Amino acid sequence: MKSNRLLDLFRAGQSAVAGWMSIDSAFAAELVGASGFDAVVIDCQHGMSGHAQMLAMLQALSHTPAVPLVRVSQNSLGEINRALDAGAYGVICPLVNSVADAVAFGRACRYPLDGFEGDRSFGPARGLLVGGADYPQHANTEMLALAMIETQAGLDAVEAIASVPQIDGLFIGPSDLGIALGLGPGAAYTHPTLAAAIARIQHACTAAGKVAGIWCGSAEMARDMLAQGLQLVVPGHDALWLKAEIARRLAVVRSPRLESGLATP
Ligand code: 3PY
Ligand code: MG
Repeated sequence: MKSNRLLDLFRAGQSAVAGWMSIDSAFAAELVGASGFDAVVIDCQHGMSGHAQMLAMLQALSHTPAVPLVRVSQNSLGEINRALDAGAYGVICPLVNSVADAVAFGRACRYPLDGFEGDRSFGPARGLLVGGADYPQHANTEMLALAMIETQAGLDAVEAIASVPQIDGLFIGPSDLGIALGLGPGAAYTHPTLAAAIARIQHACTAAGKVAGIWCGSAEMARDMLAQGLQLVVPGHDALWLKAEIARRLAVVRSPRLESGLATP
């Protein structure tokens, strides 16, 4: 089976940078996947994609070196299975608030094969195409399962959640977590309360031998989180990148050409 390059990186003690797709476009996914990211996440929670568009984006990502991941909209066996069957090499599950949530999520990613405790139903239609004929024998150890910690309940149980065997790691949602901690939306990651929560989640992962990832609102935050030792960072999403570049170009176009002396009021 084609191995999961993201897991290869983590197993080698290296970190990774992922792109994040909120726009439901196969072409955009192909472009982002070919732009140097280690992985690309198709966001089916807050992003625009439904199943058909997610499938088209996974197909487009197959032409790129980026590992295809999906953030599902909820902790649902059916939805998680459909993402994996469509060829995702990993799933990010939002709002994992308890050990029970984490077990249900992790089991949804694993077949009840070879001693694994899992609930994944068999039928990896596209998984076989992208992974290879021996996909069923290796899928349990090649699919990345990341549980999101982004609520007070999730934070309270984080050490126990990190220890659930079927999950590979935790993925921090700083926006929801900031709200849960009473800091409101858009809290700065440097705020001591949020920073302490992030450090606690990171420590829980280290203690359990699991991967720690985080969604970041900016490239600067992603850089700082990598420096802090998190293994998977996401420097914002496609809509933010597009908006920022449009603003930058419009500002340039509308600025006076001072250097040529042709400035106009
Ligand atoms: C959060 O920050 O809450 C997220 O879910 C990031 O997408
Ligand atoms: Mg969230």
